[in-house]
Amino acid sequence: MTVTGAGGQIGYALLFRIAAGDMLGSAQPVRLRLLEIPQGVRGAEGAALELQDCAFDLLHDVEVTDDPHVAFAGASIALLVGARPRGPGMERGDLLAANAGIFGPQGAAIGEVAASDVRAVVVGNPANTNAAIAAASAAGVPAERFSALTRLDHNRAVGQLASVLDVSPGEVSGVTVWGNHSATQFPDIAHARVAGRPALDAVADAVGGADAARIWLDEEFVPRVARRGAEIIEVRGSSSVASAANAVIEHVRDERAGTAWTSAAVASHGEYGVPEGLVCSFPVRSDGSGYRVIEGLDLDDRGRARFTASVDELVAERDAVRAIGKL
Ligand code: NAX
Repeated sequence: MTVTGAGGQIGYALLFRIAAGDMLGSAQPVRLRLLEIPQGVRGAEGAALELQDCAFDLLHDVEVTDDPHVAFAGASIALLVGARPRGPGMERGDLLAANAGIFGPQGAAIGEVAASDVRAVVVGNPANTNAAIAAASAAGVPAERFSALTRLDHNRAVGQLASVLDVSPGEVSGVTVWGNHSATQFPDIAHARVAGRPALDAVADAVGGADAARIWLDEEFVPRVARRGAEIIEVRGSSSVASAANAVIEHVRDERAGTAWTSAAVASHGEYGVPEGLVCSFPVRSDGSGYRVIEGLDLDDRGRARFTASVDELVAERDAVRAIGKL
């Protein structure tokens, strides 16, 4: 398994849980290859020393490198966490271009040297478009093998719903995050169920009727989930780390072990009218062979408008990257 950005914050939270068996189970030994840029190598080496000090039974080997061809050689799982953050004065186009310069070559290296069954999940932002670039650059690897992380957004939505209803998150099912991993995302509970009943009915009971439920959804739930990353930064003084790492663990675990319903950003084949090739968050299921979009759900007019706005943003990102010849 390869982890990029392994010297960063999410990398640090992720590596120990992988090595402890939380992602692949307690019967699956792991070999870790940690990819960093030269300035991040020492941080990754430090994490590797600590991994050794944990003496995890499952961890057979750790190698740190700044060469993508070494890092991805033979990898079956690639966690693409490292990315270029937005610097001072950087426009959105600059950010997209800088990350295209990372995810293009990494995708190409995956195509050249990774295992034939490789699956990659992109965490580094802008995650959806980075995943589309990596997939397009990975010769010989089907686009379905690349996904982008919206499981953190999904889990945030489940957490908010469970909280207002005062139930355990395990009683909530059928939540969907649609669109881009950005503030335009649409967290949707129209098809969710809570302890066997429609979530919308349960919310109406909890907040004082159907009208109050609509207001809660529009004015509290959707904006709070979509802006939760900013809220964490404001309260914690630093971006989401442990919850992001947890979401990566669950994304890969559920894709491999199977799940009836979660959210992930996957390459569109035109589902729900999303242009083909965009890496868009949908409701997905997996039988263990990869995430597939759950089709046939109704979106009401308000939901459709929110989803369309987020897809439009993905189209604009794709067009900006195309304009510089990177997609
Ligand atoms: P950090 O800045 O702590 O770590 C990023 C690491 O990536 C650094 O060590 C850096 O040296 C390394 N890196 C940069 N370019 C690289 C390259 N070309 N190859 C290998 N490594 C490289 O950020 P952290 O908090 O760990 O966040 C990592 C990424 O996750 C960011 O892009 C962040 O925006 C994104 N997030 C995505 C989330 C999602 O749900 N999709 C949620 C959490 C997070 O915000």
